[in-house]
Amino acid sequence: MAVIKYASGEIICKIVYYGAGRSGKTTNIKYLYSRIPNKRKTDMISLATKEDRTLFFDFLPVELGNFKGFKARLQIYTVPGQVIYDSTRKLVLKGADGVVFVVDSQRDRFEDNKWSWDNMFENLEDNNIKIDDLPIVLEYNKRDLEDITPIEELEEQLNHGKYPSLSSTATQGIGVIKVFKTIGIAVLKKVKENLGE
Ligand SMILES: Nc1nc2c(ncn2[C@@H]2O[C@H](COP(=O)(O)OP(=O)(O)OP(=O)(O)O)[C@@H](O)[C@H]2O)c(=O)[nH]1
Ligand SMILES: [Mg+2]
Repeated sequence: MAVIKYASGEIICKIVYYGAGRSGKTTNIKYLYSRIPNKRKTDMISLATKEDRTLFFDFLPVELGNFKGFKARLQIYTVPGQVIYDSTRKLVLKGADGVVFVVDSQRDRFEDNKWSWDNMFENLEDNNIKIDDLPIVLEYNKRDLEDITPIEELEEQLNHGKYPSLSSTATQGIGVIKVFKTIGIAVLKKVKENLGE
């Protein structure tokens, strides 16, 4: 649930980019960082290995401006996708108001996506986050590559048509902003409901 600070007039929402190792989570938020105007962002923090794998998380704070008389702030995080970092993933997911699940569309990555998808629901449950109430958006990434699973198959085998889904090629910035807007709007809609409107 978003944090509402009445004293300082702020609403703080947390969006987490989740998904298998190398699916493209960090690439997404690096692209967002490059596109968001300076006055709306502070520095991005990345904790990564020298091979550029996320070690703990990436963090990007964004100011959305006025929302229902509050200053709306989004905190965007990515988790480390590598299987071994499960306790870190759980920690980063804590208090999430919305999740973008980044899928690596390459055929040979299907099982890793599936593992991460199931792992996300386990970690949401362990964090006592109400899944039925949580905005989730699927991002089918790496659509520029050759041997990829068709969208219909991913929809059927992963999403079961349940959550909004979009395609992307994060390295070229294609689809990244649209995904971010989709999750942002869904999260703010929930905040509005919680404010009693
Ligand atoms: N061809 C292609 N490569 C991509 C795309 N998105 C990301 N990549 C590449 O995939 C690799 C991994 O991307 P990252 O963004 O670091 O992946 P991650 O999900 O943050 O990985 P972890 O931090 O290990 O969980 C990098 O070499 C990216 O350049 C895409 O849309 N197309
Ligand atoms: Mg990363």
